[in-house]
Amino acid sequence: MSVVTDSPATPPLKTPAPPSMETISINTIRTLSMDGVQAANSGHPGTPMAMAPVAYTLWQQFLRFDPQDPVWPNRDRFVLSIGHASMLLYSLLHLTEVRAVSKDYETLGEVSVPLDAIKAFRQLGSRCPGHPEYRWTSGVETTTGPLGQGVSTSVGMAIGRQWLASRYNRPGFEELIDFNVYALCGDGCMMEGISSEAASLAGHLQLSNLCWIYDNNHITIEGHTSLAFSEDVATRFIGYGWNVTRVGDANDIEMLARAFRTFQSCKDRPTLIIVDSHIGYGAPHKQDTSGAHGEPLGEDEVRLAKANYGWPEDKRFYVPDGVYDHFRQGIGKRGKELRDAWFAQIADYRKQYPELAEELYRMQHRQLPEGWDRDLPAFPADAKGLATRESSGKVLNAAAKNIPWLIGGAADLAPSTKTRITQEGAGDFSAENYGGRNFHFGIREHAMGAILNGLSLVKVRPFGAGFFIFIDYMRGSMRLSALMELPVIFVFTHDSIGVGEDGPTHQPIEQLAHLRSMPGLILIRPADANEVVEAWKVILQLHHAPAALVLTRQAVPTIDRTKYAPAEGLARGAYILADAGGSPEVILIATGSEVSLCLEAYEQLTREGVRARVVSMPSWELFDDQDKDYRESVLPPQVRARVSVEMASDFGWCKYTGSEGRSICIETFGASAPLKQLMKKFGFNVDNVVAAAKDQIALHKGGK
Ligand SMILES: Cc1ncc(C[n+]2csc(CCOP(=O)(O)OP(=O)(O)O)c2C)c(N)n1
Ligand SMILES: [Mg+2]
Repeated sequence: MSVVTDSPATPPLKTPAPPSMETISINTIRTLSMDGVQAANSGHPGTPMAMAPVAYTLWQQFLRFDPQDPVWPNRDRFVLSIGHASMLLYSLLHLTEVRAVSKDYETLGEVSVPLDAIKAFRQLGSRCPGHPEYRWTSGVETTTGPLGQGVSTSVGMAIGRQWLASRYNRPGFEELIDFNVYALCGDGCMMEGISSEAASLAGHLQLSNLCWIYDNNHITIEGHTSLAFSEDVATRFIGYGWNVTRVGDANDIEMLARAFRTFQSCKDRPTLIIVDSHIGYGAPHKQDTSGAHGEPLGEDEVRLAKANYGWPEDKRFYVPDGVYDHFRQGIGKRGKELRDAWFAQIADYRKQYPELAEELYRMQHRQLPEGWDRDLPAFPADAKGLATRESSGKVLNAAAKNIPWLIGGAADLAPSTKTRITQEGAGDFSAENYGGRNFHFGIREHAMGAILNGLSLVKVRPFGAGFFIFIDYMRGSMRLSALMELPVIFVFTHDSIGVGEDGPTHQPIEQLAHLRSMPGLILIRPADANEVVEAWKVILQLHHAPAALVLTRQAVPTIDRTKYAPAEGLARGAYILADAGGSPEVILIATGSEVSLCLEAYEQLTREGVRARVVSMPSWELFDDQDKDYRESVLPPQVRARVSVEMASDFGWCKYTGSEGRSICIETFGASAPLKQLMKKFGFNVDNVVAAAKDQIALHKGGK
């Protein structure tokens, strides 16, 4: 059959439609990420290439974020839980021209991530380090890299938002605090236990302001996820009480937008958007393989991928005309309008609710209210005394009375950790009462740590409590508190073999050494109730450091401060508590419950005519921070007869006792028995301390 047609023999060439600004912008994110990784010759290109459309859609169409003011309090939070895909975030921060913010919250003019920083990805001093670091790169909402931490932190941010909204949104200002929290995660985040803990709690608390986006690419480092992961994630999250939706193709902007709208309209539960994507999208030999995960694509593959995108193959770090402007017109314009409107609103709010506005201001600047310490107690001397967890509970409550945004809870141990805020109206935080100040984290230490970080990142003052032994379950998130310099307060009780019958599984031995070796974290193990007061004073005034308050389960005497030095010495980390006068023959150094034991030994030594000194050393970190003169006044270098007494590993003590000093310590895992028997077994009694002191004197007198 012949077809008669009046068209010319050769149809006119159709010019293909030019790519939209949308496509060009997405491909700019992709190529910047590829080029950054290639230049560094290290990093993860594949996921930024795949997730660029997802990040683009969220930022350009939905995120309420003003690049000109990336610390505006009511901004939506974006958490890149897949920290290895850091180039995705750096590309976004660069293209949206996010401004750098100084540490004192003053917005500066320059951009946070200039192109040169991307070119120097992973190099010393670059604003684009291997994984995103909070406080180092403005616009990075939390440090990520250890998988699972980001998503779990996002739960803390979402909880913080609900608490803030409950306290500060008032008639006429119902949406003063209404930000959403988005977290982008991958297979690794889904596999890590911490995210299950956090997701479980988020579902229970019905955090409808929380949206996790799961990059379901079926690839991790070792290959296909079928190697180790076959659960039905959607069903799992439905089981947690989440709203679960799917986008079958990461390049489908319309479906992505629909999914984000679904999230926004869901008012009674968190949302998980499962997005199917192709890691290394567009790279002909590496797409869908783990080869696109942890190494540069290689020059040739970069060129081929660029060709696939219709990109000039040889251009590197290329930002086509119009891309910056495109983002300015999208997220930039929307963000600025929202931000300006919010500040206008807060000005009215300040007129109507001056006290609440002042609270918000102080909180955002990590300041305390006037008179925050006016109700702190003082404890009279008492030989029987009380457990430091008990005195801590009293101090916490006295502080909480005057610091409304001091909020927190325990991992199901509040009756033991004594961390409940008991004042009337403090309430319990729950799906029904987002204004409660007592949190129930459940038996989820690791997620609790991350949630505390999230709470701190939205600037409330959080504390979290548990048994000291279980820091082993939360060190991953504690390390991030320290790395991010967040003033999170960790309260740990049951701090030694003093727990008695519970035995070795519950007796901390190496935990003190663990935490003391963590840079930036301040550990305080107070000796008695008045040191507890001083410890809380120090901790509450911290701006940029987490603290671990380590407390006893068992009663310790309240030291007679008319006889011995005042507890204020705690602020300097270590202080002379008792001194025979003149140059001491021996120094006894102790922390926590062992300080009273040293005082008893001191009294006996004094009776025997030995000039001893007792140094209470609740915090190594605070002491190490003192000037040399002070340190040497407490521990004079010429006095080499030294005994440290601590019911834990001696690891690190030689720093203070010297290589020929003596540590009365525990080198095993402890044992299950009543405390008295344990003290005897492990040598924590006056006779043993006195004997060790005399041995030391003899040793050093001998000129050894
Ligand atoms: C807690 C933790 N364990 C291990 C790693 C090392 N690691 C980095 S990325 C990665 C694989 C992650 O796979 P996935 O989340 O699916 O990311 P994708 O490769 O798809 O981008 C691993 C094991 C890590 N960063 N954190
Ligand atoms: Mg994956």
